[in-house]
Amino acid sequence: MRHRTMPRAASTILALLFLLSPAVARAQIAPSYSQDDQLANEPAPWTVPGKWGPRGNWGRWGEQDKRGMLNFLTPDLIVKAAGLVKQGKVYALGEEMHSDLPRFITPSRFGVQIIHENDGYDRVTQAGQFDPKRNQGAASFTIMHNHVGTHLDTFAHIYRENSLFNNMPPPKPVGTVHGDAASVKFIVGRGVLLDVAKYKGTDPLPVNYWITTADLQNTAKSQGVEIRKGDVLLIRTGWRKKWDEPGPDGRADPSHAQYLQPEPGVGPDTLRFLNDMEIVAIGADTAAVEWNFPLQAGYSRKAFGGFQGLPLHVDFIWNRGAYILEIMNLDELAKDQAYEFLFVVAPLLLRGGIGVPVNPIAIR
Ligand code: UVW
Repeated sequence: MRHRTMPRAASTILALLFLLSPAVARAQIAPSYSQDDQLANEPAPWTVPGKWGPRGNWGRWGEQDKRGMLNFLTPDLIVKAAGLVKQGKVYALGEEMHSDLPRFITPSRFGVQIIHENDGYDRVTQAGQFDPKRNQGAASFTIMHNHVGTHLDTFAHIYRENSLFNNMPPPKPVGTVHGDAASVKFIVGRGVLLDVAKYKGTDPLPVNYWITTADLQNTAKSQGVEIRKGDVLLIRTGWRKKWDEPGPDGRADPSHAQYLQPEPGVGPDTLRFLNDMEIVAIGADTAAVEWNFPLQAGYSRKAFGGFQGLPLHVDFIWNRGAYILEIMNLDELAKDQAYEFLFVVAPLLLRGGIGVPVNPIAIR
C-alpha cells in the first residue's frame, strides 16, 4: 500500500504554526541568567544572624537608633571626605523636577505638579499694570509623589515580618516616625562614582545587565580609585538617556517604554562585598539601582532560594540600615572623570515621608 505524503507546502505551514505556538515561543525566549542560578542555594544575607542582634546591623547603634549606617560616618571620616575638595567644583546630582520627570510610572506616580498661588502678590495691581511703590511676586505649592525623580528611600520603604530596620514598628498612614525622611537628617561622606557603562564600553549598559562584584571592583581599578569602608557608591549605567527615547513612530513617547524595560542593575552577588565594605548608601542613574527591575516578564528569580522581592533593597534598607538613592544624574561627574568627592545630601525633613526627593551634591 502506498502512503500518501503531505504536500510540501502544507508541511511547511504546519511546521511554522508549531514554531509560532505560545509554548514554543515561551521556551525560545525564556531568559536565563547563570549568575542567578549560581546563587540559588546561597542563604539570603538577611537570614544570617547579625553580630549585634537577630539581623545584620540591628542593635549595632542601640535599640532606639533610627539612622543605621549613617552612624558609621564619624567626624573623622567626614574630615577625610572634606579633604577631597581641591577645586571647589560642585555637581548637582538631582534631576530637575517637573511634570514629566523620570520615574517608575504607576497610576499614583504622576509627574510633579507645581501650582502657583492664585492670590499672588501681583494681585495688588490690575493685570498689565505695575505699581512702582510695590514689588511684584508669586508663591507656589507642589503636589508630588515622594519616589519620583531623584529620591532617597528611607527605612520605612522596605520592611519584613511587620518590622522596619532595627525592629521598629511598620509605617502608619498617620504618625510614621521611624524610618522617615525626618530621621535621616543628612548624609555627608566620601562619594565614589563607578562608571560601569564606561568600563564595559557600552553606554547605556544592555537591558537587564547584571552588574557583578567583579564589574564594581574592575571599574574602580580602571578608574584608579579605591572603594573604602563607609563610602557612598554611585553606579553609572547610562540608563538615564533612555527616558527621552522616542517611540517606534519616531515621536516623543509619553509612556517612556524604552526606559521602563528591565534596567541594568547591581546583582545580588555584590551584597556580600557591599556589606563587607560597610557601604553606607548606594545610588544609581536607574529607578531601582538593582538588577531585574522592573521584573522581566516570565522570569522567576533564582537567587537566595528563589526570593522574588528586591534583594538589594531588603539587605540595604531592612537588614543593614543602609540607604538607596535612585534616578540620579551622574553624567557631569562621569564627563569630568570625577571619581571621588565629598558627598552631601540634606533631605527635606518630611515627618512620615517614606521617600524624599533630593538633589545630592558632589564637591571636589
Ligand atoms: C524601588 O524602591 C524599587 O523604587 P521606588 O523607591 O521608586 O519605590
